Amino acid sequence: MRGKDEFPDVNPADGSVIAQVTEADRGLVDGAVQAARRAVRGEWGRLSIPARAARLHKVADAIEARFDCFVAAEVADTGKPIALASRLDVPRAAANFRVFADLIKTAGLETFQTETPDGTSALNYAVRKPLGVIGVITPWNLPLLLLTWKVAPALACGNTVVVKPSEETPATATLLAEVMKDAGIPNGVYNVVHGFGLNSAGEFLTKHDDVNAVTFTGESQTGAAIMKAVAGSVKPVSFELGGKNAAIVFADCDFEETVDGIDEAVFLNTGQVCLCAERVYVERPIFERFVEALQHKAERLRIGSPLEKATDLGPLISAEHREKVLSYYRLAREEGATLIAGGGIPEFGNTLDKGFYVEPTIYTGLPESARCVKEEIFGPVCHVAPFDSEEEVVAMANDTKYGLASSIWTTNLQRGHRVAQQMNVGITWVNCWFLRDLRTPFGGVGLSGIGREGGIHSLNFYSELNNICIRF
Ligand code: NAD
Ligand code: 6OH
Repeated sequence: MRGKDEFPDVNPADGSVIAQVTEADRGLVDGAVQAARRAVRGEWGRLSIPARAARLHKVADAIEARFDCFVAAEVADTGKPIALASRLDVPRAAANFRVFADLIKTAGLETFQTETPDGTSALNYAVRKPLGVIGVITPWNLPLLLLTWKVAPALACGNTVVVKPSEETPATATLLAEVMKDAGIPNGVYNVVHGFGLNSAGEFLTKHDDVNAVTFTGESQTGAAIMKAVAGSVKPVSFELGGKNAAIVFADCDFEETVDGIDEAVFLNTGQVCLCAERVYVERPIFERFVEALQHKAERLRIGSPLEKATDLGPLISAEHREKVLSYYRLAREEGATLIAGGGIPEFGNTLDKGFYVEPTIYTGLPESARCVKEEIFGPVCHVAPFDSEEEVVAMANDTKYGLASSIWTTNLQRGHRVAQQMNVGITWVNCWFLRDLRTPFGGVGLSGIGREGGIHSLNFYSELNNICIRF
């Protein structure tokens, strides 16, 4: 597959090939970067902020106008249930453009009046300028959502972009190019190159001398490779990476709501969300009842065709990723886990058997040092462990090299605040999960990332600030 000019785009629900995709070589990536460079110097770079914001609203309008197309493309590429793509991925893509279009119009910058010892003053104020050409590299789990999460603020700040979507999910980034045209975005502002990482479009883009910054979402070890690639030219990076997120369930939680919440936090998108909870800690008095309730939920999830409106769980993204997840299912057994639900591959008796499905899976009984408790699996699976005290569970939750998200479930609000503030992560939810306000800081600590995006944090990453000091 590698090294050729084309690679197949595979539907994970049945293994069928839905498209052949052109792999960009070094020359094609260079052409895209040069087009982006010309565009940043052209009409786009000269547009006023209100005019730019109006165009971004038009992009959102155009996504909404082709809503069904985007949903169909995302479902075919990822195998995610049509209900999920319709509720989450495509609406969020439009929302990303609207939020940053509005924000750039109102975002202020600091001003200081400086008193000097000789009795004169100086006024300091900063102006926002585009960084230039941004390289955007994104993963396959929420392809359009995560791509537009970066493209929208980058364009709002007046930059141009070259995006490299995951080789597993090329469709919606390509469709977005058509939408950009419909919305009147000038040529060269949004460029798409397809291909892989190492020795392919991803690496050519990150190493390109004329790319001013790289924004990346994906695995922590890919982030490390990209850091090395950009080091020579000292490009700024923004990294949203992996997680091994903890959910902490106190005995005083609202039991039914919490079971529903954890069910979603573990299994949404077949567990392929960086924010998913793979470690669930439950206070001992309710441990057994909670495990049983979660088991019932997992066993009732409807696994099946992504095209059925009632489907809760689609396949994993690829045969390779399924092999990785199954290797952890085997490892859990070797490490001595007790299997509570799932653990295998579902059988359908139809073409879905050629898809990359696994069963939603729950384990208990592993020590905290087990690899299945330490390493990101990125599948529909969690380990549930009991705890006895707040202090103990805070220590367990924080005992990880990752630090993306956590959730805390309790009806004691004081405890909610207290525990939340001790979490060594970028995002903590109390009595909810993946409830997003796009103005808030989003990112992780440790292996989970560098920097924050969201709201003003995105605008600050995607712009250069020039501080102007005027003596008077
Ligand atoms: P991945 O790191 O394998 O790939 C992500 C992108 O990077 C793809 O487009 C890929 O082609 C490209 N790439 C790979 N190697 C590269 C290289 N050397 N140079 C340049 N580009 C390269 O990640 P994935 O498997 O697509 O996604 C799953 C991972 O993403 C999980 O670890 C998950 O936790 C993480 N993720 C994190 C967030 C977040 O916001 N923190 C969000 C979604 C996914
Ligand atoms: C990771 O898989 C999910 C990331 C979500 C976001 O970046 C977001 O903005 O909601």
